[in-house]
This record gives sequence, structure tokens and C-alpha cells, in this order.
Amino acid sequence: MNIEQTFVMIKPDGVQRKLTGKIISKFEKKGLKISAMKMLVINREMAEQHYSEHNGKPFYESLIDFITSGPVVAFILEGPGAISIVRKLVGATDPANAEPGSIRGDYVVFTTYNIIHASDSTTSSEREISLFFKKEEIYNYSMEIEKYLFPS
Ligand code: FUP
Repeated sequence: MNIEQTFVMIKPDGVQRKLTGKIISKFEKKGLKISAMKMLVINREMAEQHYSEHNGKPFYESLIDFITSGPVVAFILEGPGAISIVRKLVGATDPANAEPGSIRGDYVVFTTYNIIHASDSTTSSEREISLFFKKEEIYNYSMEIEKYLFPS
């Protein structure tokens, strides 16, 4: 399995509901590595770039208003198959289909206010990582356990 990096963002409702710690803890307990992390308020231009694929859809304007409404916590997670593992931990977009035990399954009832974003493919993770992080903000470090997982 390839080591992948994926972009994750706790949205303004997740920060305001004080779920940041619980969400980060879930990813850490799974064994994913945090390679970068910051809190920021997204401006409209950045929000439009991030959600460009949804431009023109009925929910687009409210999505842009919501994502720019307060601070978000953006981070990069790294690990074997990280993109699909993180999507599974996040749960389905439609809260009615999000499995109990997943983040959206446990904490979300509204599709628009769904507390978290995670990249859905290699293409989107590369695009989203470069939109949110400069190269020097991403840290490449080894964990002790990797000596046994990836012997040299
Ligand atoms: P996801 O990748 O699961 O975050 O979902 P999408 O990329 O399909 O949608 C991006 C965001 O648009 C969702 F997080 C919430 C919002 N959305 C709506 O508000 N209504 C919809 O019908 C679909 C998406």
C-alpha cells in the first residue's frame, strides 16, 4: 500500500462545537501521522477555489458562506492508503448514510453543516494540500515504529 497524504479540515461548526480534539484524536488513534496543521479563516477566493467543482449547484452559495464564517482547523494526514482510510473514518456526505462510529455518523444531522472535509482522491488531495499549505509548512519526520514497518 502506498504512503499517501490527504487533506483534512475541521469546518467552522466542528470548531464551534468543540469537537476538534475528539476528531484529531480519532485519526491519531488509528495510527495516521500528522504532517501539517493550522487554524485559519478561509477567505471567499480560497473557498471558491476549494469548492470549485460545486460552483452553480443549489447549495453552493450557502456552502461558501458557511465555510468562510469562522476559523477552521486544516491538517495533512499521512499513512498507507490514508485517503480512503480517512474517508471511511469521516463517513458518508449524507448524514443519513453515515455509519455510526464514523465522525459524521456520530455527530452530524445536516448535510451542509457536516463538521469535516477530507480529500476524496489523489488528485484532490494534491490540489487541496497545495491550496492550504506551503511546502515549508509540511513536516517529514519518522516515527520509531516505522523502523519495523519499513526496514531499510
Ligand atoms: P464530501 O466530499 O463528503 O464533503 O462531499 P461533497 O464534496 O459532495 O460536498 C461538499 C460539501 O458540500 C459537503 F460537505 C456539504 C455540501 N453539500 C451540501 O450542502 N448539499 C449537498 O447536497 C451536497 C453537498
